[in-house]
Amino acid sequence: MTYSKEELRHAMLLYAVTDRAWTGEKTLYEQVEDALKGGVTCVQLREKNLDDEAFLKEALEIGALCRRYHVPFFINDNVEIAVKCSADGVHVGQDDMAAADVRRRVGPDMLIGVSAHSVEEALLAVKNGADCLGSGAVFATSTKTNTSVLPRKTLRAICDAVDVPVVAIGGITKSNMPELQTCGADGAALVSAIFSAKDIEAECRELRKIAEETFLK
Ligand code: 3NM
Repeated sequence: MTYSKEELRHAMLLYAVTDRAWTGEKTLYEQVEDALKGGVTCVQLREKNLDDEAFLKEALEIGALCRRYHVPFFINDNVEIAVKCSADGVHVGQDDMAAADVRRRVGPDMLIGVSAHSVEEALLAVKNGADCLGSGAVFATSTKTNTSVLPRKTLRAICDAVDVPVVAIGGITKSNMPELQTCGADGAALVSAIFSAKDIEAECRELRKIAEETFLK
């Protein structure tokens, strides 16, 4: 599946990044399906501790699920798994492979997302072939330890500096999402606010409504 720039911009609206910390009652697959039913517009599979065989099996299953919902599917960090499961995209941080190397590895068609915490990082990522950016942490978060809160004016400057879609990430909840209205981002990426919810589908329905009010108006 290929996505136009406008489709990719729309996909940033409510972007679910997985975390198996809250699996148990339900599998990650079931949780992602609930999120898709609730209206998430993009899914990123983020696995920090799975071996490659288990990661690939899961990526193939969840990738097929996302395709059924016509929602772009990204793999976090692992370029080889992204290629093997024919993901729509791969998302890399600043410490992972540089965007130019990722582009060489994945070819011209796969989407590349890059984490950017400054205008310089954002411009370099786009120059090196990034299709979209993730910027944060916009609020304090305990989900990722090696990040710090990005001043709102830096996020605004990043969004103004690039013409690729930008998704805000980090500590976003239903109650603080509206504060992002004037930052220029195209949407919100969330981990705990989605995957720690008791009823993920209902939670995503509410988050989707707030995301539309925040980013589309
Ligand atoms: N990246 P939650 S913050 C995966 O700042 C990730 O780049 C971040 O989780 C960054 O929605 C983060 O639970 C975790 O706060 C976001």
